[in-house]
Amino acid sequence: MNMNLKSRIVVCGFICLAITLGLAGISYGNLPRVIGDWEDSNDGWQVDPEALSGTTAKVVRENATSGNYSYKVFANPEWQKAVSRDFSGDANLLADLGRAKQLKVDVTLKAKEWSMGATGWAKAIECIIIRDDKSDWQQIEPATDQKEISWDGSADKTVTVTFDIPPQTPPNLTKGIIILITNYQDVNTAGNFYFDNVRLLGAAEPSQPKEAAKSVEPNKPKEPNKPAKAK
Ligand SMILES: [Ca+2]
Repeated sequence: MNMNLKSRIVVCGFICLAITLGLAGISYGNLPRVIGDWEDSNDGWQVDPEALSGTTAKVVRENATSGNYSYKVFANPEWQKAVSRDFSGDANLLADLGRAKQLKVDVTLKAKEWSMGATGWAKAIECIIIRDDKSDWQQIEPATDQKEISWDGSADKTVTVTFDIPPQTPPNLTKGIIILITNYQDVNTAGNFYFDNVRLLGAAEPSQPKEAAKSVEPNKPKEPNKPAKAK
């Protein structure tokens, strides 16, 4: 074979491989993906531009559920757009948002910061809002039971809250914003919300063991006088 032709074929081969790898990098998402860990950086999160005055957010080295840092957020009473992250223009993050099936967020509340009073109540989180090419306003309620989300302020609480994300169309998003919504009412003194380990997930995770046990054997009678199993 002509050496010139041979070297051209080799060069073409490399170019084709490079294009294929490049397309692979663009085409495939990277789930699960942590989009809020706040390890020495705000990870692109901010007080939502539409939040009421008095809303604050900062990275702190306390109450982390992943790494050492969390996002300490103070918001006004009642339903509030507190903090948000705008993905617009980030093709990789938009691809992940387009494919994500769930969003999970860890929230910690500290009893020493709050005084609930007689009728006050708080939730670890109220809901999330997704704004993207599909809709400017998708309010998504937690899939987690409200009993796990609500808080009476009597003891510190850390809870992982799950949101099921509806299919986002069109698949190639150009705009994407996630807003965390807080809610508390009638408290004497309000404290902070500590968010951490906000992550997008693909296929749903398996049920928790206790939920699986409930659904598999809902009416199983107790077995009286069963001898203790050897350990
Ligand atoms: Ca963290």
